[in-house]
Amino acid sequence: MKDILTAPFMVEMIRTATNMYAHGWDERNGGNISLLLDKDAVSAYLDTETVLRTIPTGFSAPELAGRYFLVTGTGKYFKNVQYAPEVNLGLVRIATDGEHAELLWGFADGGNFTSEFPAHMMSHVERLKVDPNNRVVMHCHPANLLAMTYVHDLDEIKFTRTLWQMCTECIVVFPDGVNVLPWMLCGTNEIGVATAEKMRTARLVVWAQHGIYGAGKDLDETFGLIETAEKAAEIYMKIAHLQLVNTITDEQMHLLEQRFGVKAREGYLN
Ligand code: 2HA
Ligand code: ZN
Repeated sequence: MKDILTAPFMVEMIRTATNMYAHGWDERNGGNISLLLDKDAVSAYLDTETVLRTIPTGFSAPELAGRYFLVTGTGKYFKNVQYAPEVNLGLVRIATDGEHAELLWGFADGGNFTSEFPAHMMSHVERLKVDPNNRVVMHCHPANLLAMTYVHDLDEIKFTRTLWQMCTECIVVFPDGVNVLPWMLCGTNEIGVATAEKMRTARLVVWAQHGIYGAGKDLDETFGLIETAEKAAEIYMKIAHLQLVNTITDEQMHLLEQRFGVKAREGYLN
C-alpha cells in the first residue's frame, strides 16, 4: 500500500487549501472543500474494508452511496491543512443507506466532516446529473464577492451581467453565470437543498453576506472559477462608486461567445 500523503489527489487538496488560505478566502475555520474520488484511486492507498468510524450525516443521499470523498473537517483551519492533513482532512465513503459516512482515513483527533456537508453532498448529486465529470465542490469567503452582496442587486441576471462586464474573460470562464441565494442560516439541510437547486443551472452560487460555492471537474478548475469571479467583484468594488464611462457591451459579449465557442446563459444577453 502506498503512502496516502503522496497520492496526487491528496497533494492537490493540500496545495489548494493552502492557496485558498493565502488568497484570504478562508479566515479561521472558514470554507470547506469536498473532492469526489474514484474507488481505484483510493484503494491504491487504503484498505477500503477498514472503516474507522461511522458518522451519521443527518440527511439522505442514496445517489452517493458507495462514493468516496476527501473532505475538510468541521472547525478546522485551512492554514493548518498542510501541517497536519490527517487531522484537518478526512476520507469518507457514503454508506449504502445514504445516511451515514464511513471514515476510512483522517479526522485523527476524533473530528468530523465540514458543517456544510449537506450543501456539499447535495450539490455533488445535482452537478453530477448535469456533468458526470464533476468532482469538486468548494466553498469560501472571498472579500469582494461578499462585499458586492451588500451593495449590488441580488437579482441573478443583474449580478451575473455586472461580473461579466468587469473583466473580458468572465463570460468565457462562467458563461452559465452566477446564481445567488439570499442570506440563509448556514450549516443546515435547508441551505444545502437551496444550494443544490441553484447548482442545477450554474457552477457558481453566491451566498449573500457569506461567501460563494463553486463546482468543477477538478480542484484547479474550481479554484480558477472562484478566482475569476472574485477578480471581477474586486474590479466592481473599485469602480462602483465612480462614474461609469465605459463597459463591455452585449455586442462585444457576443463576439467573445463566437471567438471562444461558449454560449452565454439563455436570456442573459440582449
Ligand atoms: O465554517 O465556511 O459556512 C466553515 C464555513 C461555514
Ligand atoms: Zn462559510
